[in-house]
Amino acid sequence: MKELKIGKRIFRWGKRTYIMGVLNVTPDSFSDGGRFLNPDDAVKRALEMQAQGADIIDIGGESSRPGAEPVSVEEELRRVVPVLEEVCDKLDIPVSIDTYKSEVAEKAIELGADMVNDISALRFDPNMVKVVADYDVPVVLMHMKGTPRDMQLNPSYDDVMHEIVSFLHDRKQFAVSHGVDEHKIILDPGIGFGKRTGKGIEDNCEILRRLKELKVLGNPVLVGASRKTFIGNVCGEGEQLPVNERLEGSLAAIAVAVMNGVDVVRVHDVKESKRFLRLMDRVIRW
Ligand code: HH2
Repeated sequence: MKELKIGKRIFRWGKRTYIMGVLNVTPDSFSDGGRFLNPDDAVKRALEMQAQGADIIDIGGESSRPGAEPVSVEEELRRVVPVLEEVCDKLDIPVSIDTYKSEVAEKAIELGADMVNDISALRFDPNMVKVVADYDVPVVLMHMKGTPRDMQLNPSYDDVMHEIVSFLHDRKQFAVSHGVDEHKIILDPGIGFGKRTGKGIEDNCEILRRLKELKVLGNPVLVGASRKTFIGNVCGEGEQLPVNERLEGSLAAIAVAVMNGVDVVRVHDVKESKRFLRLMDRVIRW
């Protein structure tokens, strides 16, 4: 798969690393919760990330942090619709809707969203695959063990990367067999989603180290490591670094991911990641 049109933009896989900027319109996201609940603030932040070099803006209305409670369709729509109504017109870059609910995805697409980012890989809502297939939009399929509520309770793996590759292989087959264009599927190992961290075993580091194994499925790969707990654990060396102290670790995670073939990185710190990637890409992909 050489390229993919998302919205008006063409993404040429392998030419450079693309940036997906995170915009959470929630009161409780682990990093930016509460900051962009006001639609005007959210729109401003989307435009700022575009100016800083984001290639996609990913808008979410429900936190998926460990232990998060699900929100209703109505509440999620109440949060994201006013933002989508404005940003889809104002942005030149594509908009992604971060949801596992088909009603939210459909409404977002009708308002101009260009792709769907489903952390459940089309498992939590049986109608999601139909929405993605019918609207023929690109979709991110992500690996998660359990649900956001219980995923960190006691995850275990024999071989974490084998399990992720086999899971994403099956989810891709499922999507394709229900009419999703296989060229529009992006795969994501789900950093922090039911992965072990902090007790000697660092699944997230192993995933980054072995990311190339995911490339065998032939689809572009997205990684979202930005500011996550394992970065706080590893970089704090015994002490958990607070969320606003995780930039260096987030950039290190990007570096390893780029060395191992990542195509899109999902980040909160767009300006810093863009500068970092200019150099990474200049060295690696020149
Ligand atoms: N991580 C989060 C949310 N959505 N989507 C994909 N494809 N990959 C990820 O790694 C991923 C994701 C969690 O981060 P964030 O959105 O910042 O926090 P929260 O879930 O608390 O809103």
